[in-house]
Amino acid sequence: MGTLKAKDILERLGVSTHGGSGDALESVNPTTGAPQGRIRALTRAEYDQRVETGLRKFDEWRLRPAPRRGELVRSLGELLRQHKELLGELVSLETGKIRAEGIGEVQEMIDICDFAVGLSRQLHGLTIASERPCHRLMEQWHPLGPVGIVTAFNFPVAVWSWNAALAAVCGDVCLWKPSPLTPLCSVAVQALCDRVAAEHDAAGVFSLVPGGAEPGGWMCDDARLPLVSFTGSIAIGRQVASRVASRLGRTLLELGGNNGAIVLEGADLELAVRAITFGAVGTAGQRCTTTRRLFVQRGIAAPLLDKLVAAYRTIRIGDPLEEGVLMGPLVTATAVERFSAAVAAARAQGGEVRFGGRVLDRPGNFVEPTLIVAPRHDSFPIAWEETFAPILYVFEVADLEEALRAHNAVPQGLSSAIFTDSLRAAERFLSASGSDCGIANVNAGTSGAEIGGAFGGEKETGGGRESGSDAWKAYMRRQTSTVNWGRDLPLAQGIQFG
Ligand code: UN1
Repeated sequence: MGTLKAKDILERLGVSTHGGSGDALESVNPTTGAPQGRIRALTRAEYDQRVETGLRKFDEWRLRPAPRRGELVRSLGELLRQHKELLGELVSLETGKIRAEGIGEVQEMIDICDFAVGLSRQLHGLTIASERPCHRLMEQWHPLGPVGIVTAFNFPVAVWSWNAALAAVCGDVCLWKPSPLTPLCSVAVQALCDRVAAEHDAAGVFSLVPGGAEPGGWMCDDARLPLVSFTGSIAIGRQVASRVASRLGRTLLELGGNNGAIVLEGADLELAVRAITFGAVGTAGQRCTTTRRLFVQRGIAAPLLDKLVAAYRTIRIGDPLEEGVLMGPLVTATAVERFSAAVAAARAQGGEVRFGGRVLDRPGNFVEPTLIVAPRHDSFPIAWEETFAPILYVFEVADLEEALRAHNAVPQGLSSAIFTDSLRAAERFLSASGSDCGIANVNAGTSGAEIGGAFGGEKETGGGRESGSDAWKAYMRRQTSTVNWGRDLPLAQGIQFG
């Protein structure tokens, strides 16, 4: 398949702009540094209009039976199947992720659509044994209202779909504020949404709110939005949390990770190296699930490092749409500066760069995948923060206890992994005294989760859960109901009144 330009892809997808009349949001190809299209942000008045349209649609949508709502999402999934390659390529053009990962991201959208369609027949409540005669006690789930969805550049389409596919079958309407770095991906998805909405009388269920930080702030303060789902940095997440909380709204936060992998003596090193390399280098280290810290048991530290260096040597860096390339550019020049600053800090703190560490001298935002052998974890503060770049810090540890202590010491708590053939060690890692993360894997890397499980993390990662399992409950309101079908009025707790 030849490479198309962003403009051609938008044309093929039938995109007309969904922007407003505010500031221009420029899409820049991180591989070349060339501008490749633009849309305009919404003004406040245009934002208010989209919220009002959503609210009006909500009145009808919340009463449409959930399996009928699922039909909209099924159509969206089918349309995504048809346009998987095109949309995947557009993701690569805007984010710099390689073709397989761009297409994989669209597959993740298709998967969540399938999941949500099934879910549309399973939004079940509970019937609870009542203590009173002739009474029924139950819980049911109702649609919540318009949901604000704020997404990041690194998964410019999938994270929207985790939220929107579920919210739509739950009976909510969605307002999407995408990253200003990926405006074209968002208008492309919105065009597909518009097409299926027209078939299902669902205009207003999915709408786009393009812009920078400003419309994100409007959403935080907007009492018409009972829920704001935010994916992004811990710093911005903190602001979102407090602004939404101050109006007693709800947030669903998916913030930074600082994910660790532990490799114990006796582990399958070939498998571990493959998983760690994908985890640390995939998406050029720009996943929230990227492997950033590696804890290796002393006896295997030298051979594991040698194997990692050998694997890193084989990684082709370049145009993410070129066959055989495994690592594309970082998203912006600022991201490159952060990479360099982290490498410099690591060196200053006693780290030894074992592989990479340099910015490539070519157009685009290219850096080398980087392995840094670090001194003790507690005297290496750069490893306590998330740098959104392909830097892996490697620590030697005496045993699982030391690894776990260091692993859990950081403020973030998204994803984690252990590589071991010891059942005892694996179970310890998954136990209440093991990994403190929302995701904990055995003999599988920290990134690349399937959509069937709940996705999210603890501590400063924000506590939200999206995607599979019972994450749908975040998009609904719970109602507890007592129905008295008798002729007496027994009171709970046996109270006699009068
Ligand atoms: C993110 O980086 O924000 O588990 C999401 C993964 C992907 C999603 C990452 N399924 O790596």
